[in-house]
Amino acid sequence: MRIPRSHPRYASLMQRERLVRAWKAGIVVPEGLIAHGRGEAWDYLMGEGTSAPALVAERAAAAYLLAAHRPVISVNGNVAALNGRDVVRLAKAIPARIEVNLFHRSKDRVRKIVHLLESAGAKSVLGLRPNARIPGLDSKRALANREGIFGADVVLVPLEDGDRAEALVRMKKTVISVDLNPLSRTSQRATIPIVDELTRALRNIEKFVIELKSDPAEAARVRRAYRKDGNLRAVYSFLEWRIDRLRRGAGVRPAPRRKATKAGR
Ligand code: PTJ
Repeated sequence: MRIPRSHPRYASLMQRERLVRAWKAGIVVPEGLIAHGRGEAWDYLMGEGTSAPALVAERAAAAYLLAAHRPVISVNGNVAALNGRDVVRLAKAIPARIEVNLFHRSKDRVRKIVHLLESAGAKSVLGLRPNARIPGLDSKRALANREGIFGADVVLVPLEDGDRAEALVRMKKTVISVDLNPLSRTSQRATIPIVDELTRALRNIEKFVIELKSDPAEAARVRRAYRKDGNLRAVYSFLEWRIDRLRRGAGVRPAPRRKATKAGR
């Protein structure tokens, strides 16, 4: 389907279209379309912009990724379809390895996603030949690679399921999640939950990685200052503020867009 550029919700419709095409191509599973709809509902509520607490978490995520000895980005069907290029750019900026890890795993899907990422410029993407299992997980998500997620100290897990986030935390890894639902088990279990839309989150983290790379003292300060519980409380306060605005008849206009700048500290 051709979406007219003049449509007021062009960007959102394009995202859906990209996911549907990726589903037809065997990259996204039907469950991924449901997951996207849930994310969209939360994004509406949040005003479709990055909140101040999300920016703080994104900056902390960048600081932790930079300090990691073995940082890894985990990619599933939705992430590959929506943000394959952004993942590759972020992995290069850190630098980090990329591993395809699927909940609804099939060899064919892994192969297609690896191919998509490599076409976007990624080198030696892991996932096709897992050689380890994440303890305490019965799903196919447990299949991992020693050079990737299994051996990582910091893992970025966008659009995750709570079980694996929990299992990775049990393995003493720093788990950075991206999930618009602040109540999901993933957001609750991750070490650094980022409550933001995937595209915005990946681009903000990349900007912060570039900024903090040249300022290791500031990166260390950001790591020391970050508090998960306080940050999640700030997300709930932000939601309260949004709902209060709606209650007072301020309309559904998006919250003002915030740039990924130092103001997000
Ligand atoms: O490709 P696979 O087989 O690994 O499967 C991927 C999905 C996404 C289907 C799988 O991981 C899954 O079932 O995830 P869940 O448990 O549905 O959780 C997805 C979470 O991501 C939900 O809490 C959504 O609100 C959230 N979400 C969806 N789209 C976005 C999002 N968060 C941020 N940005 C989005 N674009």
